[in-house]
Amino acid sequence: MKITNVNVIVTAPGRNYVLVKVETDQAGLYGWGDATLNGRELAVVALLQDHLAPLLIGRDAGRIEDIWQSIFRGTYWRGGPVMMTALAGIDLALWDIKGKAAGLPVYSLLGGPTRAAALAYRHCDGRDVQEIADNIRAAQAEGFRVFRAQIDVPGSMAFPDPTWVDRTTYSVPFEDAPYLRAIPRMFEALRRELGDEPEILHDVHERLTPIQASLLAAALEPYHPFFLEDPIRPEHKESMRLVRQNSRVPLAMGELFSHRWECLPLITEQLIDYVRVDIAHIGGITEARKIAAIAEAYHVQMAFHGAPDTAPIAHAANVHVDMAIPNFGVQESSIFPPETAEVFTGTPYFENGSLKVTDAPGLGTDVDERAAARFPYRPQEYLPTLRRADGSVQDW
Ligand code: CS2
Ligand code: MG
Repeated sequence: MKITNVNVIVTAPGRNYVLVKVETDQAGLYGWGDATLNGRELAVVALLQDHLAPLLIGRDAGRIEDIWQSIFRGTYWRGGPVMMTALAGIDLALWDIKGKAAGLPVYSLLGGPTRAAALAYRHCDGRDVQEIADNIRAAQAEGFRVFRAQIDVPGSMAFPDPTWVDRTTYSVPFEDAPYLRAIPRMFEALRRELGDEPEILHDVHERLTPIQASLLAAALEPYHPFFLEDPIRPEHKESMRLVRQNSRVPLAMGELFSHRWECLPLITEQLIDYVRVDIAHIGGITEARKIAAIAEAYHVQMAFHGAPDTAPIAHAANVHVDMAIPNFGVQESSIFPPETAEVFTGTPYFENGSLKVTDAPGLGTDVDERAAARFPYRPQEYLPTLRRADGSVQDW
């Protein structure tokens, strides 16, 4: 089963995606991977086309781990979001091929299902509590039980929708004090409006200092959040010790990480309860299942990142791993615009607030390349930058 071609496709059915198609010498046997890195797509495309694809031609597509090691360590420069996203694109495609060759869904190759479906959470953000509560009720009506609540803080957008961004500066305002006052009030109002049953999580999005995050986590205890995500910046992970010491709110972190070593102190010191790595940014399924295994030993559960800025292929890979691991917590889910379905088929589907994949061999997804060509790359779709009132940069 030799690799004969690695084709990189950029398409934008709603937003930019970088797709990797690995073709083999067996007629009709190919695999699709997702190598999307929001705002840095073309860097990944160049790395794949100019540096990694040539290494793969002639290799045995079935030797997934060996190919993973040869790219992660064999090319000397290792880690980082661009390299690990390119590697993920290749890895997902190879697992797709292996499943197709075996006639089995990937979760079967990973040991078979440990559950009937993957509990999902729905984004129920809003500009005020009423909008959030309405969104939660609507999602409850669809069977969802876990919800993300983000709120717009006057003069300090806590979670700006990219369409709100000033495209000339890409910046939106943020101040910590009004945010720190607004989130406990948001939870208090939501609990008053909706009661105790809804599982509500909040994403701090790396914006607070450790002591601020400690204060926020402690203030939220009466409202029992499902988890508090990314309370602090990811660079100095040991700072999470302060947050952990000052609250009993479940904590989650990981979407900015590039591999298992970045997760280690948070897992081995049990500083978090959920690992939020993104399967498309940590090198794919091969790495995801290793992180899950490390986490399992420390009672830490997986909550793979599943924002709309990775393609449905990565979302399918999420669910295959979710289905196979024992320490699954919750799966972030996204609603894609209708044009996405013109390009991707066989994507995960919702059933009673959970996500499922079919028993189709491989990842189960396919790409209509002619449809993909109808959605050209959209340049300058960058992530917003937050600015403080004094003009200084703030983590988005
Ligand atoms: C967010 C992401 O879903 C989340 O947890 O942190 O939407 C994040 O803002 C984007 O993935 C950044 O590209
Ligand atoms: Mg997040």
